[in-house]
Amino acid sequence: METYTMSNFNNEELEKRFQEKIDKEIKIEPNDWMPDAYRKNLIRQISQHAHSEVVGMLPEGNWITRAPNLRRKAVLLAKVQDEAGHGLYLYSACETLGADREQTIDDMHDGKAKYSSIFNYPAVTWADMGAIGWLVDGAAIMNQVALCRTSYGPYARAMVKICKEESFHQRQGFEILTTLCKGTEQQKAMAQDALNRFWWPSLMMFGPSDSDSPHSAQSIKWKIKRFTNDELRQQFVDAAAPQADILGLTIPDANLKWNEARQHYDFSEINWDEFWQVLEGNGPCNKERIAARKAAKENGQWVREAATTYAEKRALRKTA
Ligand code: BYC
Repeated sequence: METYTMSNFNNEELEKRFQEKIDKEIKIEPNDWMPDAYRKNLIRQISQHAHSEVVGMLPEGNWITRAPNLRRKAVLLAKVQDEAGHGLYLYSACETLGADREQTIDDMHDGKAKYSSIFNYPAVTWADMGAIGWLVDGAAIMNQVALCRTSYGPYARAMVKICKEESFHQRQGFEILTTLCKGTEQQKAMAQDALNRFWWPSLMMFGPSDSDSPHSAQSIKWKIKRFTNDELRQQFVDAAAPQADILGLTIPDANLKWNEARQHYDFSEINWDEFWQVLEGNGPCNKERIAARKAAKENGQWVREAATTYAEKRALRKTA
């Protein structure tokens, strides 16, 4: 019987077999053969996803000391810690593809790698903690539930745990807003103001429209993405509109209307100029966010050095 090794096949044959596996819904695992472009695309998306989780800790972290009571503080602290955990699973998933974690982080610090546009907007009131949970985590879930079925095994498995936690995050945000909306007129106005500021940036989280999304077609073929940016954005609007009604808040879009024929909400065109400006580094908080992450890396250098030295000493003791 002839045994097959990778060297028996040329690249074309390997790619054909790879696509067949994807089409049969067989997960791709770290040691499996994969096209270089698949590996690169995954490292790009997963590392940017990891950066988003870590940068995403900043707007909420800023409110931990100002939470209105002990329960709110404990919940917010737990949520922000979850985001750190998500970043760690995702950096680990990236490493299974051969990426160097430090390099991916440096790429973000140098502006070569992106993180989600949403975190370049400031969180200026306590109601923003509600809006971030409800809308930002809500948008993240819409995108990440689909990623639980992504074709790369380690990414898909990381997403399962992340989605469970995001679901708690979304509910805590909605609960903050429910409380504010049932409170005084001033509290309700604060909730409305947070919705006004976070609505459009939340829709931008899903990425450019399909016609301007260079990665989508190939990512869908490789089943990295299961839905296009516009499909997920529509699903999000369809879910959020009735939730805004429950809160008694008004989504800041005069064209938002249920379309019986489409069985979806219609909504206005996004301000794409603003989206691309934020991606280019010109959002309200881009510079502040990168400066905070660079400072965190520098300030944590001694911890990493101490941990490495300790690990080396332990290894030496074992071999002695
Ligand atoms: N912001 O061809 P496209 C969270 C970039 S955090 C910035 O459509 P793709 C949370 C895109 O990267 C969860 N950049 O790309 C944490 C690409 O640039 P490059 C965040 C964006 O990858 C704390 C270019 O535009 N979730 O939950 O096929 C507190 C063209 O786009 C954005 C994820 O990261 C954007 N919004 O699709 C609370 C999900 N959109 O790389 C909550 C994982 C696009 O060519 N990522 N770009 O330089 C994805 O699902 C996909 O990467 C995207 C974009 C749907 C975002």
